[in-house]
Amino acid sequence: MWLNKFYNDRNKDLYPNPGNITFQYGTSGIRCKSDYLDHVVHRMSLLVALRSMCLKSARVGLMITASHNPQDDNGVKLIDPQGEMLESTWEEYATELSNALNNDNVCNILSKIVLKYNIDSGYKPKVYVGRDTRNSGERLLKAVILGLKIFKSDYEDFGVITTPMLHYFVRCYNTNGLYGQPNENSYFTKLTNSFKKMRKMCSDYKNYSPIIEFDGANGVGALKLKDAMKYLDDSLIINLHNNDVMNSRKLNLNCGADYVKSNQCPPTGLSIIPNTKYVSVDGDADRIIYFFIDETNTFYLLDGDRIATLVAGYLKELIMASGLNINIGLVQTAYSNGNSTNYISNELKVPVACVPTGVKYLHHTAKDYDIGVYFEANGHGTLVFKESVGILIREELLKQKNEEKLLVLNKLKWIMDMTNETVGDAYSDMLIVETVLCDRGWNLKDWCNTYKDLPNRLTKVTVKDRSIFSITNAERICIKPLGLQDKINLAVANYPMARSFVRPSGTEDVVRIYAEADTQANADRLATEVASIVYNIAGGVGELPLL
Ligand code: 16G
Ligand code: MG
Repeated sequence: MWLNKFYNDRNKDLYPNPGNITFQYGTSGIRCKSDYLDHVVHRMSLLVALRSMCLKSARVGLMITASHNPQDDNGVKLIDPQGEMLESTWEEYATELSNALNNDNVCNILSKIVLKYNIDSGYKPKVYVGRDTRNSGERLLKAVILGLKIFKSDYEDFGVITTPMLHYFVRCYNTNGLYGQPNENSYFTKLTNSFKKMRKMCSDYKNYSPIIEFDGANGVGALKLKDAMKYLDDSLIINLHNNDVMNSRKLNLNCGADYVKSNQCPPTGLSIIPNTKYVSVDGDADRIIYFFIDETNTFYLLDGDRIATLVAGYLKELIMASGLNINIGLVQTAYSNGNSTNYISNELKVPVACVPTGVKYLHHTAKDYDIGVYFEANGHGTLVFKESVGILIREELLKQKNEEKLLVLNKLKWIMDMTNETVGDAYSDMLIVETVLCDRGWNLKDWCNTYKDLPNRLTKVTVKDRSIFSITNAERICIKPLGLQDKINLAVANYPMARSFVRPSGTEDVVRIYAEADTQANADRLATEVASIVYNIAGGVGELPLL
């Protein structure tokens, strides 16, 4: 078969599998200590090339990143032609290839794929590549490029960029420029220009302030924000912190969106002043969260749930004012705060769906709506617009004579144009949030006052084998180990307004426990109880977490 022709060019296994780790292409690709990844990324470049050929030379992407993980980790994520996550059937090949013991096995797996999809050797693979600021990125990139060359791929290396930028570029290429051009200038121009246009319409800022203290997690988000600032002019005043990308030891260290969300406290590396607006992004800039402290030094987090409610409420008003027949829906996961869900259903009256953790599930369900808003509580999310919505708004803009309606339609169009619809994007999300806050004349306190979060606690337990867990109903019910859910239900029944669920992590060797209740003390107690239930029933290892 034609595959052999390519393989004959190679006389030895350039990147052998040391065989000491089992890999899994999980919710966000493959991640682990960077030292073990050379053969993995090399093989992923072979797979992504086949993926492109299978899709008749559609452009696909390969991103080298481990997001918010420590700096000595790294990882790889593959991107499908519309800028979305790799299709799940191909995730299995990615897992198989990473674990293949030797080159013969790799060839067999690749041959199997070629035969299954009847992949024609006439299609030239087209691949975009990017990486975050990690030191190991450059070494891993070499392994990727060697793999791409084996299949004589047409590839472009974008160097150090954010994950969402690479997703965007892939989509741009495959839509022949309709979505934008696959370069940084087009990306910043498209997103930022719509932001600036909308900002010009805002005459009275009221409580809103355009000043942002930005925590860049010492990663690529900080680096790219510097570029973005050239496009923003003075429409936002951004003070950049945690932007030391030269010292890679500092990446995500006690800073960034994941640190702030998980620890529910401000990051280090910047002074925290009451009633000031702070933004944190993660190590590859696909997540964003806001926070502030008040006069009494109380910490307030405005996470993905808050962003989703802010944006969905605003868009719903615009849709109603436009008079257009457009439906809007919101997608969350079980980690979303119970009161955010109540607020969405009861106050905003926007339909809300709950899906399993992982952006691909949220993204997929969001596409059921004309306008889908999806966010994980951790700050990863975006908006997706059906193509017909864009067409409808543009047509209406041409017909409409009424000034007020024209403005509403333009606002919808501008929001659409400042969105990176392919995946969660910290920069795009920040522009959208700032737009809504400005139009509403709100500071973070006003935003926070829309509803009150239920006190909650996230904890984790290490067990002998987390694969014994089986969960259902968007991860809210645990069916295995048997009897575990009944015990959780009994514990939950002892606390007012309580909810708790457990699920095996897709990225760490732990079982995660989430609990919420009427008070922080009760949420903490419930989390501790459920942790000990898991520990006892599912073979806990090491210390039982005590809060
Ligand atoms: C990955 C997912 C993120 C999810 C997290 C859960 C993507 C791009 N990223 O980072 O959405 O929240 O995993 O981690 O899908 P866990 O399984 O360890 O709880
Ligand atoms: Mg990330």
